[in-house]
Amino acid sequence: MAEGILPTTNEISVLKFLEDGDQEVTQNSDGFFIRRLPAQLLREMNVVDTPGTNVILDRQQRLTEEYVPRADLVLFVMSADRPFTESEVTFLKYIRQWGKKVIFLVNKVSWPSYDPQDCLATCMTHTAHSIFLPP
Ligand SMILES: Nc1nc2c(ncn2[C@@H]2O[C@H](COP(=O)(O)OP(=O)(O)OP(=O)(O)O)[C@@H](O)[C@H]2O)c(=O)[nH]1
Ligand SMILES: [Mg+2]
Repeated sequence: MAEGILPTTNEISVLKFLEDGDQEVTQNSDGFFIRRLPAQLLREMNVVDTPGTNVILDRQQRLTEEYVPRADLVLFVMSADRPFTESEVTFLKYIRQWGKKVIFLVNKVSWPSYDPQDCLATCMTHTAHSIFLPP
């Protein structure tokens, strides 16, 4: 998948299993990219990559929101140096309304600005609870 410092993912990509070959990419009638890969995991499930929530463009925000009701499980990737931005919290509350299960993934722990002494895991768990299990 393409990656970059600026918002990179503009479209939804559905990763599916490919029996033979390296990779195949097609686009369906919804405009989603269907990327077929020979990864065993994809025999069991489809993995869907959506645009981020920190995007300015309304269209990308809408694409991601519209996909939520179709997801069985949401993998929510957040940056260790800036977890739970305002737009992320807003989006998580939206996911909660749909009653979806969420797994939080934290990346960029290798970045110099991230201090491993921070209470990251504890603080994140606390914040996640306050969003999903309000008193
Ligand atoms: N050091 C470090 N850099 C990372 C890590 N994960 C992502 N990056 C970098 O962070 C930038 C953003 O990564 P992307 O994969 O484009 O992030 P994304 O969440 O898909 O972002 P959008 O597609 O724009 O929504 C890229 O320059 C990556 O190389 C990590 O764990 N460590
Ligand atoms: Mg991306």
